[in-house]
Amino acid sequence: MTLINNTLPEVRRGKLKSLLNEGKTVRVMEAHNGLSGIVANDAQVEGLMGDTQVIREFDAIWESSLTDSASKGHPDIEVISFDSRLHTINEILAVTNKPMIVDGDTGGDANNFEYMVSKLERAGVSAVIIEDKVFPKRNSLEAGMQQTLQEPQVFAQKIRRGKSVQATGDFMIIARLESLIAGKGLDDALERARIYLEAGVDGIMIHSKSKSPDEILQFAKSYKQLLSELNLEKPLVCVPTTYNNITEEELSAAGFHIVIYANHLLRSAYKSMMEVTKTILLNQRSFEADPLCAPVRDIFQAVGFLDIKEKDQQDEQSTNVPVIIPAAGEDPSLRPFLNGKPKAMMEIAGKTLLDRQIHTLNTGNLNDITVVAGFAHDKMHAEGITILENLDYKNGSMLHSLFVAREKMNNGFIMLYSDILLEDHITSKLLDCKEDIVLVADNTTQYHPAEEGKIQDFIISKHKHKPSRRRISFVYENIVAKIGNKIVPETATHEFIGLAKFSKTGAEQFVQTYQDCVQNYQGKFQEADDIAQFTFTDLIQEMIDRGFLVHFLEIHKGWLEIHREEDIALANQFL
Ligand code: SPV
Ligand code: MG
Repeated sequence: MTLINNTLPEVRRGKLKSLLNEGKTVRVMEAHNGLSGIVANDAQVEGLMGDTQVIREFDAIWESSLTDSASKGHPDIEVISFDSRLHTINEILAVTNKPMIVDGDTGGDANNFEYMVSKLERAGVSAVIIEDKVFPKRNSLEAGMQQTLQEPQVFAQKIRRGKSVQATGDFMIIARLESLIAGKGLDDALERARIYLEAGVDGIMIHSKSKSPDEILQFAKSYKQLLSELNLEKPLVCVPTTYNNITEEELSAAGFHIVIYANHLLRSAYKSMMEVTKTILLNQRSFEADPLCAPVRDIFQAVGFLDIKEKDQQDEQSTNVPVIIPAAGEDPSLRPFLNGKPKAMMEIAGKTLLDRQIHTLNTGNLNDITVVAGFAHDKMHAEGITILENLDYKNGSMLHSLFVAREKMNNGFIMLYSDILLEDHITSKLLDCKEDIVLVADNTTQYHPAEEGKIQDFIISKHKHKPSRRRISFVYENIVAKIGNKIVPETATHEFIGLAKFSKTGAEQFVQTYQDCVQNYQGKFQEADDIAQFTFTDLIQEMIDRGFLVHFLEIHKGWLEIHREEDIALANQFL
Protein backbone atom coordinates (compact mmCIF):
# COMPACT_ATOMS: atom_id res chain seq x y z
CA MET A 1 0.00 0.00 0.00
CA THR A 2 1.27 3.46 -0.81
CA LEU A 3 1.06 5.94 2.00
CA ILE A 4 1.63 8.90 -0.29
CA ASN A 5 -2.08 9.41 -0.92
CA ASN A 6 -3.30 8.51 2.52
CA THR A 7 -6.02 10.77 3.87
CA LEU A 8 -8.54 10.69 6.71
CA PRO A 9 -12.28 10.06 6.08
CA GLU A 10 -13.30 13.47 7.45
CA VAL A 11 -10.82 15.22 5.19
CA ARG A 12 -11.95 13.40 2.06
CA ARG A 13 -15.71 13.16 2.56
CA GLY A 14 -16.59 16.80 1.89
CA LYS A 15 -14.34 17.15 -1.17
CA LEU A 16 -17.04 16.27 -3.70
CA LYS A 17 -19.45 18.87 -2.36
CA SER A 18 -16.64 21.44 -2.38
CA LEU A 19 -15.83 20.73 -6.02
CA LEU A 20 -19.51 21.06 -6.97
CA ASN A 21 -19.84 24.26 -4.96
CA GLU A 22 -16.85 25.68 -6.83
CA GLY A 23 -18.84 25.10 -10.02
CA LYS A 24 -16.45 22.48 -11.34
CA THR A 25 -17.65 19.79 -13.74
CA VAL A 26 -16.48 16.75 -11.82
CA ARG A 27 -14.64 14.16 -13.93
CA VAL A 28 -14.83 10.66 -12.41
CA MET A 29 -12.91 7.48 -13.22
CA GLU A 30 -13.92 3.97 -12.22
CA ALA A 31 -11.81 1.79 -9.92
CA HIS A 32 -12.34 -1.79 -8.79
CA ASN A 33 -9.35 -2.49 -6.55
CA GLY A 34 -6.41 -0.76 -4.90
CA LEU A 35 -4.21 -0.65 -7.98
CA SER A 36 -6.87 0.69 -10.33
CA GLY A 37 -7.71 3.18 -7.55
CA ILE A 38 -4.11 4.40 -7.65
CA VAL A 39 -4.31 4.75 -11.44
CA ALA A 40 -7.60 6.68 -11.30
CA ASN A 41 -6.31 8.84 -8.48
CA ASP A 42 -2.86 9.63 -9.89
CA ALA A 43 -3.30 9.72 -13.70
CA GLN A 44 -2.36 13.11 -15.11
CA VAL A 45 -1.60 14.88 -18.33
CA GLU A 46 0.31 18.11 -18.28
CA GLY A 47 0.12 20.93 -20.74
CA LEU A 48 0.36 24.61 -21.37
CA MET A 49 -2.59 26.91 -21.86
CA GLY A 50 -0.92 30.03 -23.22
CA ASP A 51 1.94 30.44 -20.76
CA THR A 52 0.15 28.77 -17.88
CA GLN A 53 1.02 25.27 -16.81
CA VAL A 54 -2.13 23.09 -16.76
CA ILE A 55 -2.53 19.70 -15.16
CA ARG A 56 -5.57 17.63 -16.10
CA GLU A 57 -6.63 14.71 -13.94
CA PHE A 58 -9.70 12.92 -12.62
CA ASP A 59 -11.49 14.62 -9.74
CA ALA A 60 -13.11 11.61 -8.14
CA ILE A 61 -13.37 7.82 -8.16
CA TRP A 62 -16.41 5.72 -9.11
CA GLU A 63 -16.68 2.44 -7.23
CA SER A 64 -18.75 0.60 -9.82
CA SER A 65 -20.96 -2.42 -9.14
CA LEU A 66 -20.27 -3.72 -12.64
CA THR A 67 -16.48 -3.63 -12.35
CA ASP A 68 -16.33 -4.65 -8.68
CA SER A 69 -18.51 -7.68 -9.49
CA ALA A 70 -16.65 -8.47 -12.72
CA SER A 71 -13.24 -8.26 -11.08
CA LYS A 72 -14.52 -10.90 -8.65
CA GLY A 73 -15.68 -12.93 -11.65
CA HIS A 74 -19.38 -12.31 -11.02
CA PRO A 75 -22.24 -10.78 -13.03
CA ASP A 76 -23.59 -7.36 -12.02
CA ILE A 77 -26.86 -8.53 -10.36
CA GLU A 78 -26.32 -7.54 -6.70
CA VAL A 79 -24.92 -11.00 -6.00
CA ILE A 80 -21.75 -9.54 -4.44
CA SER A 81 -22.59 -8.81 -0.80
CA PHE A 82 -22.36 -5.29 0.57
CA ASP A 83 -19.59 -6.43 2.93
CA SER A 84 -17.54 -7.59 -0.03
CA ARG A 85 -18.19 -4.27 -1.81
CA LEU A 86 -17.18 -2.42 1.34
CA HIS A 87 -13.95 -4.40 1.45
CA THR A 88 -13.09 -3.19 -2.07
CA ILE A 89 -14.19 0.35 -1.19
CA ASN A 90 -11.85 0.41 1.82
CA GLU A 91 -9.04 -1.07 -0.25
CA ILE A 92 -9.35 1.82 -2.70
CA LEU A 93 -9.80 4.46 0.00
CA ALA A 94 -6.61 3.29 1.71
CA VAL A 95 -4.45 4.24 -1.27
CA THR A 96 -6.21 7.28 -2.73
CA ASN A 97 -7.11 10.78 -1.60
CA LYS A 98 -9.77 11.87 -4.08
CA PRO A 99 -13.48 11.80 -3.28
CA MET A 100 -15.27 8.55 -3.96
CA ILE A 101 -18.78 8.04 -5.36
CA VAL A 102 -20.12 4.56 -4.65
CA ASP A 103 -22.52 2.74 -6.92
CA GLY A 104 -25.03 1.49 -4.33
CA ASP A 105 -27.11 -0.52 -6.84
CA THR A 106 -30.72 -0.47 -5.52
CA GLY A 107 -29.53 0.10 -1.94
CA GLY A 108 -31.62 -2.92 -0.86
CA ASP A 109 -34.72 -2.05 1.14
CA ALA A 110 -34.91 1.07 3.31
CA ASN A 111 -33.35 -0.73 6.32
CA ASN A 112 -30.48 -2.08 4.25
CA PHE A 113 -29.95 1.35 2.79
CA GLU A 114 -29.66 2.99 6.22
CA TYR A 115 -26.76 0.65 7.06
CA MET A 116 -25.20 1.30 3.67
CA VAL A 117 -25.31 5.09 4.13
CA SER A 118 -23.95 4.88 7.65
CA LYS A 119 -21.02 2.61 6.72
CA LEU A 120 -20.08 4.50 3.56
CA GLU A 121 -20.17 7.87 5.30
CA ARG A 122 -18.05 6.54 8.17
CA ALA A 123 -15.49 5.20 5.66
CA GLY A 124 -15.07 8.63 4.05
CA VAL A 125 -17.10 8.07 0.88
CA SER A 126 -18.58 11.32 -0.50
CA ALA A 127 -21.70 10.07 -2.26
CA VAL A 128 -23.78 7.00 -2.96
CA ILE A 129 -25.90 6.65 -6.08
CA ILE A 130 -28.87 4.29 -5.88
CA GLU A 131 -30.98 3.28 -8.85
CA ASP A 132 -34.76 3.06 -8.86
CA LYS A 133 -35.02 -0.62 -9.82
CA VAL A 134 -36.37 -3.52 -7.84
CA PHE A 135 -33.80 -5.64 -5.94
CA PRO A 136 -31.97 -7.63 -7.30
CA LYS A 137 -31.31 -5.35 -10.21
CA ARG A 138 -29.76 -6.30 -13.56
CA ASN A 139 -26.96 -4.25 -15.15
CA SER A 140 -28.37 -1.51 -17.37
CA LEU A 141 -26.19 -1.84 -20.45
CA GLU A 142 -27.30 -5.15 -21.97
CA ALA A 143 -30.00 -4.79 -24.63
CA GLY A 144 -33.15 -6.89 -24.22
CA MET A 145 -32.65 -7.39 -20.45
CA GLN A 146 -35.84 -7.40 -18.38
CA GLN A 147 -35.69 -4.25 -16.18
CA THR A 148 -38.21 -3.74 -13.36
CA LEU A 149 -38.54 -0.27 -11.87
CA GLN A 150 -39.41 0.39 -8.23
CA GLU A 151 -42.58 2.28 -7.32
CA PRO A 152 -41.36 5.90 -7.20
CA GLN A 153 -42.94 6.51 -3.76
CA VAL A 154 -41.26 3.41 -2.29
CA PHE A 155 -37.93 4.62 -3.67
CA ALA A 156 -38.56 8.14 -2.34
CA GLN A 157 -39.12 6.68 1.13
CA LYS A 158 -35.78 4.87 0.87
CA ILE A 159 -34.12 8.22 0.09
CA ARG A 160 -35.78 9.82 3.15
CA ARG A 161 -34.63 6.98 5.39
CA GLY A 162 -31.07 7.26 4.05
CA LYS A 163 -30.99 11.02 4.58
CA SER A 164 -32.28 10.56 8.12
CA VAL A 165 -29.28 8.47 9.26
CA GLN A 166 -26.62 10.64 7.67
CA ALA A 167 -24.29 12.03 10.33
CA THR A 168 -22.61 14.90 8.46
CA GLY A 169 -23.63 17.48 5.89
CA ASP A 170 -20.79 16.29 3.65
CA PHE A 171 -22.35 13.06 2.41
CA MET A 172 -24.62 12.99 -0.64
CA ILE A 173 -27.36 10.60 -1.73
CA ILE A 174 -27.97 10.71 -5.46
CA ALA A 175 -30.95 9.06 -7.16
CA ARG A 176 -30.36 7.30 -10.45
CA LEU A 177 -33.24 7.28 -12.90
CA GLU A 178 -33.57 4.08 -14.90
CA SER A 179 -36.68 5.12 -16.87
CA LEU A 180 -34.79 5.41 -20.17
CA ILE A 181 -33.06 2.04 -19.58
CA ALA A 182 -36.46 0.38 -18.93
CA GLY A 183 -38.03 2.02 -21.99
CA LYS A 184 -40.40 4.18 -19.93
CA GLY A 185 -39.46 7.43 -21.61
CA LEU A 186 -38.59 10.95 -20.66
CA ASP A 187 -41.83 11.91 -18.92
CA ASP A 188 -41.52 9.00 -16.49
CA ALA A 189 -37.92 10.04 -15.76
CA LEU A 190 -38.94 13.64 -15.10
CA GLU A 191 -41.84 12.66 -12.88
CA ARG A 192 -39.54 10.45 -10.82
CA ALA A 193 -36.90 13.20 -10.64
CA ARG A 194 -39.54 15.51 -9.15
CA ILE A 195 -40.61 12.92 -6.55
CA TYR A 196 -37.02 12.14 -5.49
CA LEU A 197 -36.06 15.82 -5.30
CA GLU A 198 -39.08 16.46 -3.12
CA ALA A 199 -37.93 13.56 -0.90
CA GLY A 200 -34.66 15.43 -0.30
CA VAL A 201 -32.21 13.71 -2.63
CA ASP A 202 -28.87 15.56 -3.19
CA GLY A 203 -28.63 15.00 -6.94
CA ILE A 204 -30.00 13.11 -9.92
CA MET A 205 -28.28 10.72 -12.29
CA ILE A 206 -29.97 10.10 -15.62
CA HIS A 207 -28.84 6.84 -17.20
CA SER A 208 -29.09 5.80 -20.84
CA LYS A 209 -27.70 3.04 -23.00
CA SER A 210 -28.43 4.84 -26.24
CA LYS A 211 -25.62 5.39 -28.74
CA SER A 212 -26.76 8.97 -29.08
CA PRO A 213 -26.73 11.55 -26.29
CA ASP A 214 -30.01 13.09 -27.54
CA GLU A 215 -32.26 11.65 -24.81
CA ILE A 216 -30.03 12.65 -21.89
CA LEU A 217 -29.56 16.12 -23.42
CA GLN A 218 -33.32 16.45 -23.66
CA PHE A 219 -33.64 15.34 -20.06
CA ALA A 220 -31.02 17.88 -18.96
CA LYS A 221 -33.03 20.66 -20.55
CA SER A 222 -36.24 19.68 -18.76
CA TYR A 223 -34.32 19.06 -15.52
CA LYS A 224 -33.18 22.68 -15.48
CA GLN A 225 -36.81 23.80 -15.75
CA LEU A 226 -37.83 21.40 -13.01
CA LEU A 227 -35.15 22.72 -10.67
CA SER A 228 -36.15 26.31 -11.24
CA GLU A 229 -39.80 25.35 -10.67
CA LEU A 230 -38.83 23.70 -7.36
CA ASN A 231 -36.37 26.49 -6.59
CA LEU A 232 -33.57 23.99 -6.05
CA GLU A 233 -29.96 23.55 -7.17
CA LYS A 234 -29.06 19.85 -7.35
CA PRO A 235 -26.30 18.40 -9.50
CA LEU A 236 -27.00 16.24 -12.54
CA VAL A 237 -24.90 13.15 -13.25
CA CYS A 238 -24.34 11.14 -16.44
CA VAL A 239 -22.44 8.00 -17.45
CA PRO A 240 -21.46 8.38 -21.11
CA THR A 241 -20.43 4.76 -21.80
CA THR A 242 -22.53 4.18 -24.92
CA TYR A 243 -22.93 7.78 -26.13
CA ASN A 244 -19.20 8.40 -25.84
CA ASN A 245 -18.74 10.85 -28.70
CA ILE A 246 -19.96 13.76 -26.67
CA THR A 247 -17.23 15.71 -24.84
CA GLU A 248 -17.10 16.77 -21.21
CA GLU A 249 -17.31 20.37 -22.37
CA GLU A 250 -20.56 19.70 -24.25
CA LEU A 251 -22.04 17.77 -21.32
CA SER A 252 -21.12 20.58 -18.98
CA ALA A 253 -22.72 23.14 -21.29
CA ALA A 254 -25.88 20.99 -21.34
CA GLY A 255 -26.12 21.16 -17.54
CA PHE A 256 -24.29 18.07 -16.29
CA HIS A 257 -22.13 18.49 -13.20
CA ILE A 258 -20.65 15.01 -12.81
CA VAL A 259 -19.37 12.85 -15.69
CA ILE A 260 -18.53 9.26 -14.82
CA TYR A 261 -16.25 6.99 -16.89
CA ALA A 262 -17.79 3.93 -15.32
CA ASN A 263 -15.85 0.86 -16.46
CA HIS A 264 -12.82 1.82 -18.53
CA LEU A 265 -10.00 0.62 -16.30
CA LEU A 266 -11.46 -2.86 -15.96
CA ARG A 267 -12.23 -3.13 -19.68
CA SER A 268 -8.75 -2.01 -20.69
CA ALA A 269 -7.09 -4.36 -18.18
CA TYR A 270 -9.21 -7.29 -19.40
CA LYS A 271 -8.33 -6.65 -23.05
CA SER A 272 -4.67 -6.45 -22.23
CA MET A 273 -4.75 -9.63 -20.10
CA MET A 274 -6.39 -11.54 -22.94
CA GLU A 275 -3.76 -10.34 -25.40
CA VAL A 276 -0.90 -11.30 -23.11
CA THR A 277 -2.22 -14.78 -22.31
CA LYS A 278 -2.73 -15.52 -26.02
CA THR A 279 0.75 -14.20 -26.89
CA ILE A 280 2.36 -16.47 -24.31
CA LEU A 281 0.34 -19.50 -25.43
CA LEU A 282 1.27 -18.89 -29.06
CA ASN A 283 4.98 -18.44 -28.37
CA GLN A 284 5.35 -20.82 -25.44
CA ARG A 285 7.42 -18.18 -23.65
CA SER A 286 6.75 -14.70 -22.33
CA PHE A 287 9.45 -12.80 -24.22
CA GLU A 288 7.03 -11.59 -26.94
CA ALA A 289 4.49 -10.53 -24.31
CA ASP A 290 6.92 -8.29 -22.47
CA PRO A 291 6.26 -5.14 -24.52
CA LEU A 292 2.54 -5.65 -23.79
CA CYS A 293 3.23 -5.59 -20.06
CA ALA A 294 4.16 -2.74 -17.78
CA PRO A 295 7.65 -3.24 -16.40
CA VAL A 296 7.50 -4.74 -12.91
CA ARG A 297 9.25 -1.59 -11.77
CA ASP A 298 6.30 0.58 -12.85
CA ILE A 299 4.08 -1.51 -10.59
CA PHE A 300 6.61 -1.13 -7.79
CA GLN A 301 6.54 2.60 -8.35
CA ALA A 302 2.73 2.76 -8.33
CA VAL A 303 2.27 0.81 -5.12
CA GLY A 304 5.03 2.57 -3.20
CA PHE A 305 7.58 -0.23 -3.20
CA LEU A 306 10.24 2.06 -4.58
CA ASP A 307 9.55 4.51 -1.76
CA ILE A 308 10.25 1.69 0.66
CA LYS A 309 13.46 0.92 -1.18
CA GLU A 310 14.47 4.57 -1.03
CA LYS A 311 13.77 4.71 2.69
CA ASP A 312 15.73 1.47 3.21
CA GLN A 313 18.63 2.92 1.29
CA GLN A 314 18.54 6.39 2.74
CA ASP A 315 22.03 6.08 4.16
CA GLU A 316 23.46 4.52 1.07
CA GLN A 317 24.61 6.63 -1.84
CA SER A 318 22.56 5.29 -4.71
CA THR A 319 24.61 7.21 -7.19
CA ASN A 320 27.28 4.58 -7.59
CA VAL A 321 25.89 3.27 -10.86
CA PRO A 322 28.53 1.35 -12.82
CA VAL A 323 29.84 3.12 -15.91
CA ILE A 324 31.06 1.14 -18.90
CA ILE A 325 33.30 2.83 -21.46
CA PRO A 326 33.79 0.66 -24.55
CA ALA A 327 37.16 1.82 -25.88
CA ALA A 328 38.46 -1.15 -27.86
CA GLY A 329 38.38 0.06 -31.45
CA GLU A 330 41.09 1.91 -33.30
CA ASP A 331 40.19 5.29 -34.85
CA PRO A 332 42.18 5.35 -38.11
CA SER A 333 41.31 9.00 -38.75
CA LEU A 334 43.39 10.06 -35.74
CA ARG A 335 46.29 7.64 -36.26
CA PRO A 336 48.92 10.39 -36.79
CA PHE A 337 48.14 11.85 -33.36
CA LEU A 338 48.06 8.65 -31.34
CA ASN A 339 51.55 7.13 -31.69
CA GLY A 340 50.10 3.64 -31.54
CA LYS A 341 48.12 4.36 -28.36
CA PRO A 342 44.36 3.89 -27.90
CA LYS A 343 42.33 7.03 -28.51
CA ALA A 344 41.33 7.20 -24.84
CA MET A 345 45.02 7.77 -24.04
CA MET A 346 45.28 10.83 -26.27
CA GLU A 347 46.36 13.90 -24.32
CA ILE A 348 44.19 16.95 -24.46
CA ALA A 349 45.46 20.05 -22.66
CA GLY A 350 47.90 17.93 -20.65
CA LYS A 351 45.50 15.18 -19.55
CA THR A 352 44.32 12.00 -21.29
CA LEU A 353 40.83 11.84 -22.70
CA LEU A 354 40.09 8.97 -20.31
CA ASP A 355 41.35 10.89 -17.26
CA ARG A 356 39.10 13.77 -18.24
CA GLN A 357 36.13 11.41 -18.50
CA ILE A 358 36.98 9.82 -15.14
CA HIS A 359 37.18 13.26 -13.54
CA THR A 360 33.74 14.23 -14.87
CA LEU A 361 32.22 10.92 -13.73
CA ASN A 362 33.82 11.11 -10.26
CA THR A 363 32.46 14.65 -9.87
CA GLY A 364 28.99 13.13 -10.35
CA ASN A 365 29.78 10.46 -7.69
CA LEU A 366 30.22 7.79 -10.36
CA ASN A 367 33.23 5.85 -9.18
CA ASP A 368 32.64 2.33 -10.48
CA ILE A 369 34.17 2.72 -13.95
CA THR A 370 35.04 -0.10 -16.34
CA VAL A 371 36.91 0.49 -19.58
CA VAL A 372 36.92 -2.17 -22.28
CA ALA A 373 40.24 -2.01 -24.12
CA GLY A 374 41.21 -3.74 -27.37
CA PHE A 375 43.55 -1.98 -29.75
CA ALA A 376 46.85 -1.33 -27.92
CA HIS A 377 45.20 -2.59 -24.74
CA ASP A 378 48.53 -2.79 -22.90
CA LYS A 379 48.84 0.98 -23.27
CA MET A 380 45.47 1.68 -21.63
CA HIS A 381 45.79 2.81 -18.04
CA ALA A 382 44.19 5.10 -15.48
CA GLU A 383 43.87 5.26 -11.71
CA GLY A 384 40.96 3.67 -9.86
CA ILE A 385 39.19 1.94 -12.74
CA THR A 386 38.74 -1.62 -14.00
CA ILE A 387 40.13 -2.46 -17.42
CA LEU A 388 38.68 -5.42 -19.33
CA GLU A 389 39.86 -6.63 -22.72
CA ASN A 390 38.09 -7.34 -25.97
CA LEU A 391 40.85 -8.93 -28.00
CA ASP A 392 38.45 -9.72 -30.82
CA TYR A 393 37.64 -6.02 -31.24
CA LYS A 394 38.34 -6.04 -34.99
CA ASN A 395 35.49 -8.45 -35.70
CA GLY A 396 32.63 -6.70 -34.01
CA SER A 397 31.29 -3.29 -33.20
CA MET A 398 31.54 -1.17 -30.10
CA LEU A 399 28.39 -3.00 -28.91
CA HIS A 400 30.36 -6.24 -28.57
CA SER A 401 32.99 -4.45 -26.49
CA LEU A 402 30.21 -3.12 -24.29
CA PHE A 403 29.01 -6.69 -23.68
CA VAL A 404 32.47 -7.73 -22.48
CA ALA A 405 31.43 -5.84 -19.35
CA ARG A 406 28.11 -7.77 -19.18
CA GLU A 407 28.65 -8.51 -15.47
CA LYS A 408 28.47 -4.79 -14.73
CA MET A 409 24.99 -4.47 -16.25
CA ASN A 410 23.02 -6.49 -13.68
CA ASN A 411 21.68 -3.62 -11.59
CA GLY A 412 21.61 -0.96 -14.27
CA PHE A 413 24.52 0.94 -15.80
CA ILE A 414 25.68 3.96 -17.72
CA MET A 415 27.38 3.65 -21.07
CA LEU A 416 29.75 6.34 -22.28
CA TYR A 417 31.51 6.40 -25.65
CA SER A 418 35.25 6.72 -25.13
CA ASP A 419 35.72 9.82 -27.28
CA ILE A 420 33.24 12.19 -25.63
CA LEU A 421 34.07 15.10 -23.35
CA LEU A 422 31.19 16.27 -21.20
CA GLU A 423 30.36 19.15 -18.93
CA ASP A 424 29.66 17.89 -15.40
CA HIS A 425 25.99 18.89 -15.28
CA ILE A 426 25.05 16.41 -18.01
CA THR A 427 25.81 13.32 -15.91
CA SER A 428 23.97 14.69 -12.89
CA LYS A 429 20.90 15.43 -15.03
CA LEU A 430 21.10 11.91 -16.42
CA LEU A 431 21.27 10.43 -12.92
CA ASP A 432 18.07 12.29 -12.05
CA CYS A 433 16.16 10.59 -14.89
CA LYS A 434 13.82 7.88 -13.62
CA GLU A 435 12.99 6.20 -16.95
CA ASP A 436 14.39 2.75 -17.70
CA ILE A 437 16.37 3.63 -20.80
CA VAL A 438 17.57 7.17 -21.34
CA LEU A 439 19.82 8.35 -24.16
CA VAL A 440 21.38 11.79 -23.94
CA ALA A 441 20.45 13.69 -27.10
CA ASP A 442 21.56 17.08 -28.34
CA ASN A 443 18.98 19.23 -30.11
CA THR A 444 21.51 21.40 -31.96
CA THR A 445 20.66 19.43 -35.12
CA GLN A 446 17.36 21.31 -35.25
CA TYR A 447 19.18 24.62 -35.65
CA HIS A 448 22.33 23.77 -37.66
CA PRO A 449 22.85 21.64 -40.75
CA ALA A 450 24.70 18.34 -40.24
CA GLU A 451 28.47 18.48 -40.65
CA GLU A 452 29.69 17.17 -44.02
CA GLY A 453 31.30 13.76 -43.92
CA LYS A 454 30.76 13.24 -40.20
CA ILE A 455 29.04 10.05 -39.06
CA GLN A 456 26.41 11.06 -36.55
CA ASP A 457 23.90 8.96 -34.60
CA PHE A 458 20.67 10.77 -35.34
CA ILE A 459 17.41 10.51 -33.44
CA ILE A 460 13.87 11.23 -34.54
CA SER A 461 11.76 11.90 -31.50
CA LYS A 462 8.25 10.44 -31.29
CA HIS A 463 6.67 13.82 -30.60
CA LYS A 464 8.00 16.61 -32.68
CA HIS A 465 6.61 19.46 -30.59
CA LYS A 466 4.83 20.78 -33.63
CA PRO A 467 2.63 23.80 -33.03
CA SER A 468 -0.74 22.31 -32.21
CA ARG A 469 -4.24 23.43 -33.13
CA ARG A 470 -5.45 22.38 -29.70
CA ARG A 471 -6.00 25.01 -27.11
CA ILE A 472 -3.77 23.18 -24.67
CA SER A 473 -0.45 22.04 -26.08
CA PHE A 474 0.58 19.02 -24.07
CA VAL A 475 4.06 18.47 -22.72
CA TYR A 476 5.15 15.26 -24.34
CA GLU A 477 7.52 12.71 -22.96
CA ASN A 478 10.84 12.62 -24.78
CA ILE A 479 10.57 9.28 -26.53
CA VAL A 480 12.88 8.02 -29.27
CA ALA A 481 11.03 6.86 -32.40
CA LYS A 482 14.06 6.22 -34.62
CA ILE A 483 17.81 6.13 -34.15
CA GLY A 484 20.70 5.46 -36.52
CA ASN A 485 23.43 7.04 -38.58
CA LYS A 486 21.59 6.51 -41.87
CA ILE A 487 18.70 8.75 -40.93
CA VAL A 488 18.41 11.70 -43.33
CA PRO A 489 19.85 14.58 -41.25
CA GLU A 490 17.04 16.98 -42.20
CA THR A 491 14.47 14.65 -40.63
CA ALA A 492 16.43 14.23 -37.39
CA THR A 493 15.38 16.06 -34.26
CA HIS A 494 18.42 15.19 -32.14
CA GLU A 495 21.86 13.65 -32.13
CA PHE A 496 22.74 10.85 -29.70
CA ILE A 497 25.92 11.94 -27.95
CA GLY A 498 27.13 8.52 -26.83
CA LEU A 499 25.93 8.63 -23.24
CA ALA A 500 23.06 6.44 -22.02
CA LYS A 501 21.63 5.20 -18.75
CA PHE A 502 19.85 1.90 -18.15
CA SER A 503 17.90 1.12 -14.98
CA LYS A 504 17.91 -2.46 -13.72
CA THR A 505 14.78 -3.15 -15.81
CA GLY A 506 16.17 -1.26 -18.80
CA ALA A 507 19.41 -3.25 -18.58
CA GLU A 508 17.49 -6.53 -18.41
CA GLN A 509 15.51 -5.57 -21.52
CA PHE A 510 18.71 -4.48 -23.28
CA VAL A 511 20.61 -7.69 -22.44
CA GLN A 512 17.70 -9.97 -23.32
CA THR A 513 17.13 -8.29 -26.69
CA TYR A 514 20.86 -8.46 -27.45
CA GLN A 515 21.01 -12.16 -26.60
CA ASP A 516 17.90 -12.93 -28.65
CA CYS A 517 19.32 -11.07 -31.67
CA VAL A 518 22.72 -12.76 -31.46
CA GLN A 519 21.17 -16.22 -31.13
CA ASN A 520 18.31 -15.99 -33.60
CA TYR A 521 19.19 -13.57 -36.40
CA GLN A 522 21.46 -13.72 -39.42
CA GLY A 523 22.48 -11.33 -42.18
CA LYS A 524 21.27 -7.75 -42.52
CA PHE A 525 19.99 -6.30 -39.30
CA GLN A 526 18.59 -2.78 -38.82
CA GLU A 527 21.25 -0.49 -40.38
CA ALA A 528 24.03 -3.10 -40.18
CA ASP A 529 24.90 -5.13 -43.31
CA ASP A 530 25.45 -8.09 -41.05
CA ILE A 531 24.29 -8.86 -37.53
CA ALA A 532 27.93 -9.62 -36.67
CA GLN A 533 28.63 -5.88 -36.90
CA PHE A 534 25.40 -4.52 -35.43
CA THR A 535 25.88 -1.46 -33.33
CA PHE A 536 24.51 0.04 -30.14
CA THR A 537 22.03 2.15 -32.11
CA ASP A 538 20.90 -0.90 -34.13
CA LEU A 539 20.09 -2.68 -30.90
CA ILE A 540 18.23 0.34 -29.52
CA GLN A 541 16.18 0.58 -32.74
CA GLU A 542 15.39 -3.13 -32.47
CA MET A 543 14.16 -2.59 -28.90
CA ILE A 544 11.96 0.30 -30.04
CA ASP A 545 10.55 -1.89 -32.82
CA ARG A 546 9.72 -4.54 -30.21
CA GLY A 547 7.74 -2.01 -28.20
CA PHE A 548 10.17 -1.08 -25.44
CA LEU A 549 10.17 2.56 -24.44
CA VAL A 550 13.41 4.44 -25.02
CA HIS A 551 13.49 7.98 -23.64
CA PHE A 552 15.98 10.73 -24.25
CA LEU A 553 17.34 13.52 -22.10
CA GLU A 554 17.46 16.63 -24.23
CA ILE A 555 20.54 18.82 -23.97
CA HIS A 556 21.82 21.75 -25.98
CA LYS A 557 25.62 21.65 -26.36
CA GLY A 558 27.97 21.08 -23.40
CA TRP A 559 29.80 18.14 -24.97
CA LEU A 560 32.49 17.48 -27.55
CA GLU A 561 33.27 14.44 -29.66
CA ILE A 562 36.93 13.84 -30.50
CA HIS A 563 36.82 12.35 -33.92
CA ARG A 564 38.76 14.60 -36.25
CA GLU A 565 41.88 16.69 -36.15
CA GLU A 566 39.86 19.89 -35.75
CA ASP A 567 38.07 18.36 -32.71
CA ILE A 568 41.44 18.04 -30.95
CA ALA A 569 42.26 21.68 -31.66
CA LEU A 570 38.81 22.69 -30.45
CA ALA A 571 39.13 20.64 -27.26
CA ASN A 572 42.60 22.06 -26.50
CA GLN A 573 41.27 25.54 -26.98
CA PHE A 574 38.16 24.82 -24.94
CA LEU A 575 40.02 23.30 -22.01
C1 SPV B 1 -21.74 0.52 -12.97
O1 SPV B 1 -20.67 0.98 -13.35
O2 SPV B 1 -21.83 -0.49 -12.28
C2 SPV B 1 -22.99 1.16 -13.35
C3 SPV B 1 -23.06 1.89 -14.60
O3 SPV B 1 -23.94 1.00 -12.64
S1 SPV B 1 -23.70 0.82 -15.79
O4 SPV B 1 -22.88 -0.34 -15.85
O5 SPV B 1 -23.69 1.57 -17.02
O6 SPV B 1 -25.06 0.48 -15.40
MG1 MG C 1 -23.80 -0.51 -11.28
